[in-house]
Amino acid sequence: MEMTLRWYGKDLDSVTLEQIRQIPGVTGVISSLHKVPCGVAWTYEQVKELKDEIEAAGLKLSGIESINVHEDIKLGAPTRDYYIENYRKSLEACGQNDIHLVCYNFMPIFDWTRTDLAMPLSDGSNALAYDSNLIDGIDPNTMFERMENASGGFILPGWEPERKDEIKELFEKYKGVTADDLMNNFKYFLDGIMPVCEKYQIKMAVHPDDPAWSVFGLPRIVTSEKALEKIASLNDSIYNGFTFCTGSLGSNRENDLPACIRNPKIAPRIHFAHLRNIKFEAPGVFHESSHLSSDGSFDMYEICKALKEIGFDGVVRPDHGRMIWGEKARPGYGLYDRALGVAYLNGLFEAIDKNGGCR
Ligand code: CS2
Ligand code: MN
Repeated sequence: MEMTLRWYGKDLDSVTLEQIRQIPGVTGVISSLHKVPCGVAWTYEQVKELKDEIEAAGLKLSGIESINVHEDIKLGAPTRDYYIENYRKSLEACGQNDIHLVCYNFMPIFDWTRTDLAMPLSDGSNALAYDSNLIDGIDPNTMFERMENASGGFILPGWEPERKDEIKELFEKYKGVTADDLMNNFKYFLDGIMPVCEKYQIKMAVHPDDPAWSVFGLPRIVTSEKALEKIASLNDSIYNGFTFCTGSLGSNRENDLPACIRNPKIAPRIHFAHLRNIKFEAPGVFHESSHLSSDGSFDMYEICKALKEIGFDGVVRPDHGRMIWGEKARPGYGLYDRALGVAYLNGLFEAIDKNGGCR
């Protein structure tokens, strides 16, 4: 298992590689070319520059999160072949740099959605929160402004300011696009990129939708155990796989996370694990918590044990953390609480291993 931390790059992150290097057990980072617009092909040199910078700090570039999928691909627009070709080029640039893991998502228009980026918790920390009562019925433009105002100057993935103008137009384009259409377009995309993944042994790890249900009336398809089974069947290649993000998939309380990990149709395709905890107040109403089982609603021990049981040996990272100790950072991506998460998760994994490894 390779323990990593997400890093946005030196101009876009308050956390430094030097700090990450000092977290016990962290050997790599997950990063991306955040400045390259979605749909533009990455080059070998750009990836190499990122990789060199990370390696110079004594860490590995363990994977990419994300290479974003252009909306025309998700919409099945006539221009999709052009964007798929560019995606293949980006993958090639990764493969030629010896990078073998790419996390991405297939959510229409928006990446993860939250209604509060700094909800105060009783211990004086704050965390990201979601209240479906505030989303249901809200205009996405209002939501966009709310996210922008609350982001503390950091740009949130999927909510980039330049996207604001497209949003209205995109909503028009998605009118009439069903979940089945989206699934078909997903298959077309996978069929287009899998030959490159096979060639360079790049594990594609689709991230679950967050939250794991439809928002703003848009179709969403990476939401449940059944959905993951379906996606696995879209393309047989083992490189067609998943990011097992507990906080995202678990946002839908019907998803039994350890059972989902152990599902034989899913298990071999788990290429990347995002481990975090959330605390439910009611169905559809939750806030993110520390990683500790007793702080949230998930049994992190059972989740880690299930991963060990299926022989998961891939890349793992703590996901969002709370903002603690007065830190000012990108919402969800401060140093302190994620480092505490690493320490805790490493403790769980070590204890599981020493208790017989579960295999
Ligand atoms: C992230 C996602 O914050 C998160 O939960 O894991 O934003 C993730 O990076 C994307 O959905 C992957 O494309
Ligand atoms: Mn995640």
